Amino acid sequence: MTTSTAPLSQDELKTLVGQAAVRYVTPGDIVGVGTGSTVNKFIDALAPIKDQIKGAVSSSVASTERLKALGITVFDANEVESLSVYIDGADEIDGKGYMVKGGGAALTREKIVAAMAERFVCIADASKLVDALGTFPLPVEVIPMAAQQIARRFAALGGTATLRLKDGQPLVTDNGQHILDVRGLRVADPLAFESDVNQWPGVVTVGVFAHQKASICLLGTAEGVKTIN
Ligand code: ABF
Repeated sequence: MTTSTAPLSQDELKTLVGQAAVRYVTPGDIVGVGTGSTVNKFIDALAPIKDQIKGAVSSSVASTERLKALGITVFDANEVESLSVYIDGADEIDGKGYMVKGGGAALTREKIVAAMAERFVCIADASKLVDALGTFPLPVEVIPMAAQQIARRFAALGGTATLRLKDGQPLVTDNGQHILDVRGLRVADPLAFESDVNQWPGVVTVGVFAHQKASICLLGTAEGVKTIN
């Protein structure tokens, strides 16, 4: 008799990769920790080994609160020179490790902490793997007074930028800024696109992670965790 097992849910896939990421943590490490529901699975997986690590550098208030609630020390980024590993999710990732991030509105601090790490391990369920970036609305953190000017520049590229709202008001990030979500773009050259948009006055962070791409991606699939690097 064959027993067919139901396909794993997205949440179960996130748990798989969150747990798999623990193997990239070295005893004594200060771990770079991203933001989002997949990263939350990783944070929860750190709990049993929290006494084996020195602590974490966090990319958001939300991750900091979750880490502290588990008794994991959270260091200010300025207290740490470098990290061996940064673990974070993504909204999209392509075959080269280029990502779209920022669905969780934490892209600025994520990019800051990613830049401190020797290795960026992206953890994602299979739905995040794409051939080309741009289907997910591109998050861009902006200085509020520049939002419409930047929206016009995206319109000139064929994109439609909308201000991200929370409870009917502009969402305010951990850094006190606003987020534009840009639809209709196809990011053919992520490195050039990230460099170009970063130069626009008023842009704090563009949610293309090409200069800080993932070194390794742990992808949660129906067949288990696939490692892409
Ligand atoms: C975070 O991971 C964000 O950059 C990105 O939006 C998010 C993906 O969230 P989730 O893991 O909940 O799908 O780092």
